[in-house]
Amino acid sequence: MSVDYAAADGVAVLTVNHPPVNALSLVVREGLMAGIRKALADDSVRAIVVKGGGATFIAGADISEFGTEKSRQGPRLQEIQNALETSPKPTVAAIHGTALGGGFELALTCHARVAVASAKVGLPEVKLGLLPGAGGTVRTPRLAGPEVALSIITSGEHVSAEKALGFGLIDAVIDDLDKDAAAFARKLVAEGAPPPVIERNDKITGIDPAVFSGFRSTSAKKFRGQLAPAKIIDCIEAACTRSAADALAFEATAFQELFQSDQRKALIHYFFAEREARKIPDIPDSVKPQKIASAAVIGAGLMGGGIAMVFANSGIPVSVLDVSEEALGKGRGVIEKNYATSVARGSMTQARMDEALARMRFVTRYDEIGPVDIVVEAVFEDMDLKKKIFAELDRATPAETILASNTSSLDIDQIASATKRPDKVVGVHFFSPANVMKLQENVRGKATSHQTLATVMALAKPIGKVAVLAGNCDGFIGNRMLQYYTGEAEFMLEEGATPEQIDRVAESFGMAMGPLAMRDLAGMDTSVRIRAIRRKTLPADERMTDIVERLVEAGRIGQKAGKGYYRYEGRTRLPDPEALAIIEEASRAAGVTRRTFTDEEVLHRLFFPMVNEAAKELEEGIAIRASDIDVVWVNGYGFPAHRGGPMFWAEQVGLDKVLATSRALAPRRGVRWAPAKLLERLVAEGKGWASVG
Ligand code: 3H9
Repeated sequence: MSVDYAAADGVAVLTVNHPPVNALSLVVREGLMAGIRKALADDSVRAIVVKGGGATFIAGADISEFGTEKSRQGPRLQEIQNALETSPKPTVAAIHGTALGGGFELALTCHARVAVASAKVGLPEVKLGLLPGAGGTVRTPRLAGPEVALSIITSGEHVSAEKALGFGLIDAVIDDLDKDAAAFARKLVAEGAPPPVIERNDKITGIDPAVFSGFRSTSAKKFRGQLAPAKIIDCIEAACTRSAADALAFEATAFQELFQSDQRKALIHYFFAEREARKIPDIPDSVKPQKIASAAVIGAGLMGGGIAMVFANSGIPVSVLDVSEEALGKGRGVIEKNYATSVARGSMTQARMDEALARMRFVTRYDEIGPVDIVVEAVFEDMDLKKKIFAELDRATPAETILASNTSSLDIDQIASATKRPDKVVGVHFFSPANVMKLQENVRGKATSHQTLATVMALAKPIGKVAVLAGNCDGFIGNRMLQYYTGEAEFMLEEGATPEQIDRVAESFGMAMGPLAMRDLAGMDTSVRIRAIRRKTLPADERMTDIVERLVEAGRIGQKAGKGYYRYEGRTRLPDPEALAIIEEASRAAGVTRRTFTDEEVLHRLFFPMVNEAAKELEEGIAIRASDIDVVWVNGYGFPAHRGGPMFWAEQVGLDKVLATSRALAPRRGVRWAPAKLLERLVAEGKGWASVG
């Protein structure tokens, strides 16, 4: 049974047992309705408790049932809510784990909510391109006020029991889920239950309308291009200005509109993509990950320091090694400054900062690392240096220690060859700044064992990262594609587009930052060195523009110099005719006649060549599935999740268009830009990525 029924001492307890997360699937809705009816019909029952079995309360509607026949069958969630809300016998939601989305909305229709201290509640529908469609936008402001409702529903954050109590979203924090919830229900029987939320507060009065206009303007940039947050604000405003019944009707219409949107489809694709990415088809379930309870990081630079913070923040003690006390001191200073900024911003407490720092040790000798479970090397990209380090690590750490490299492009097999344990060598590529960016691109060498892979894949969750497995090639999944994205941005500049147009198109599409503004931020002085090396190994049929070199020569190295592709006033970027003149000169020197671009062409040329390259990665098995590539780009490169990732988006736009662009560009760019065989096949057969593999 997906909902167990038990009655004792006048309290009926309905326990949802529907692993993994007790989602409100058809069987659960049927079970809940049957349980409520049974309890209402039983005269010996005086109160009803709803709880989750296993690890959690109810995680919301069953997303996998969306749009299916099952979602239309059986009692609707709203009917169950109505039964709970109008029950003459007090109803109590007893929460542990998480009460999310429709699960929390169900709890909001009980007469009271109690939760254990470790529980979390939330309305995360926004992350699926939706809004709470079962009264969440109507009942939350009635309990917690519009400010809290706006904040938690537009962010989808999981709110701790303590905070939820403070907001008035729950009524008590309890110790024992079963005993205390039943006792609470009996208390309601004895004292009389409060009326349901919407009855208590049919219409909210006295709210300053400026709350909504203010929130709209302060959050406009954050929610740029996203449909759901705007609709959520509208719903909460309606909830605060209309009767509950009207507000529920308003919410229902808005929910349906979002449900039909492409963004909802894209975000649900993305939700499952992130979970699918954890599954590695050839690793049997019998392979268990090694425990990671201690770590070391080699290199106290920006990357190494960030990775050390990731471990320390998640409670894993970490040794940081660098060659000199001076380098260590500098690294430590940067780490402390980063933490201090978080404390000043209020995103971290001083106590947590102190705890994290106390988990870090700074050492200069390999023998001081000790018997750690994993080492992540994060020094600069020099194969000889990395090999030396891995040989040292092989000598200085126990045989079972996993040796990982944070390299963003070098050959893992070559690195592994410096050790006697290539099965324990793996790429674990974090993105800068490592303590902020969520992607963890793990790279499989030819000798990497199943257990090593299972371990680094499992490591991601406790350290707050999203893992994807990539094969070993130059640039792995993400950076291999990036070359085409930034490369094409440059070619478009040379052919007549302006930096403003290219960045505007990328940003209005939803990229966190346009490719050229990103370069200005990173600083182009370092890229000139890397580009000089790349030029030497460039295939004979390819060329690179020299715009970056010309800008750097003119002192325009980026934001830190106040000028690059743009000129800067503080952090504000402004178009600069001087930069444009340099770009125009580069076009002339290359013999290219400048022309205008439509925004659509800019968009397609930015993303189609990299999608073509991604198709080659799929062909070669570098990426296991197209959706893994989406996860890489959303978490590592700021690709908008509400577009589903580059592969999902490209398929929506039409793979034939991707193919046409590759065909048109290849003769000018070189054979590496030629259409992927896989892309040609899919277009010829009228199929999508899902048919691959
Ligand atoms: C909603 O409620 C709409 C209403 O407002 C209106 C209705 C009228 N459905 O994440 P995990 C699967 S919208 C189906 O790895 P964790 C997931 O795919 C919903 N399946 O575990 C995975 O499957 P597999 C609002 C779901 O411990 C497995 O469960 N609710 C659902 O890291 C384990 O998931 C949400 O948006 C679902 N709702 O995290 C909550 N949820 O093993 C979405 C999970 O085959 N869920 N699965 O790969 C979550 O945020 C996390 O899953 C949760 C657990 C925090 C619950």
